[in-house]
Amino acid sequence: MKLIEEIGELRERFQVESAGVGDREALERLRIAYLGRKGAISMLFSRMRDIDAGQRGAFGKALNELKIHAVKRLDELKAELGEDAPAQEVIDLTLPGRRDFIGGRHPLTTIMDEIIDIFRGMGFTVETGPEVETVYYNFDALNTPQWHPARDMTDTFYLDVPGGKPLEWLLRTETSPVQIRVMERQKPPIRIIAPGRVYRNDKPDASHSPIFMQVEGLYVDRGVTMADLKGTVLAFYRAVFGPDTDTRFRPHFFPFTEPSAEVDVTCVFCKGEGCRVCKQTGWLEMGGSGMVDPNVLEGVGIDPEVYSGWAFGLGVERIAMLKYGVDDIRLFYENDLRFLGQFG
Ligand code: 2U9
Repeated sequence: MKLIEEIGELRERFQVESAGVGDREALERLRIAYLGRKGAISMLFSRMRDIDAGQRGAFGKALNELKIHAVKRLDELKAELGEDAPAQEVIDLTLPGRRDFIGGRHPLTTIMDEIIDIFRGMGFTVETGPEVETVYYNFDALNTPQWHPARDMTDTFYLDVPGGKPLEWLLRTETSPVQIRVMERQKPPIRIIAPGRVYRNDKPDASHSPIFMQVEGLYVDRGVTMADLKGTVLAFYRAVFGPDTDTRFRPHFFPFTEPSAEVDVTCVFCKGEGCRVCKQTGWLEMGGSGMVDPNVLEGVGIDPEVYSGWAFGLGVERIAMLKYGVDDIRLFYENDLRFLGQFG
């Protein structure tokens, strides 16, 4: 084939290939293929010296025209594709694969499920209720006096609810309203637990969070005594912290129970010997309990002359902190994956 024909053919090939360029990488490949040091046009230039002197002028002219055409076309394509035209994705098959992050259970969920399982095993059923409550269900129905500090705005989050009266709606400060609602619609025997989030207007620190989890329990029937309460609570803490655990009930006051007691368990760190965590007492404070106040039963239409009941409350974070050795309650709510990842 004559060289002049080769130039014509090369021009046609360039024409076809340049029409198929869709991104900047293809454009660069085209430039190298034709105008690169070993590109098709450059290679034809290198053959100039083999051509008869008579034909060299015409050949050089045609080749120069092709080069100018190619440079112009490549410039046009560059402008069309733009500076930020996406570079074609380069897949490096030698890179190690990326592990999918599938998350894990939150430690409070794990502990909560464990607590619920233990009580289910003892015949309790699980009841839940709203976190936005009324003052009636959160305080009045629980025999909480008007003067009680828990009612203060400094302790409780009150809510502005459209159509609601001021200081009528709040974020529940305990899960007890759940038990009130159950007793309103169901007559004894009642044996339930109420797990869930509660809210208190506390300044966050290592042992306080404005949001935390509780489990409360309620047992109401004929002839229910404090002995049932002590036996149930002891069985529960033994299931959570191990069979060597003991409980201690210290007299206390709660508006909704009478008599009332705080519950301590054998220190999980020193097993009762006395250490820094339990301040050398051998005991850790866990929660509260008591016999349901007759006023509370009466308020929901259960005759306290016929029925009696007990109730208890515990903080889930407190158990999680002791079981997992976590020394700051805020960690459960900060969603730091370096913390949560440890519970897989
Ligand atoms: C009804 C009647 C009585 C629930 C109770 C406690 C004692 C208690 C605390 C534990 C740690 C709250 O999360 S905490 O700070 N709770 O000490 N709770 S008796 O008594 C009830 C509940 C419902 C109808």
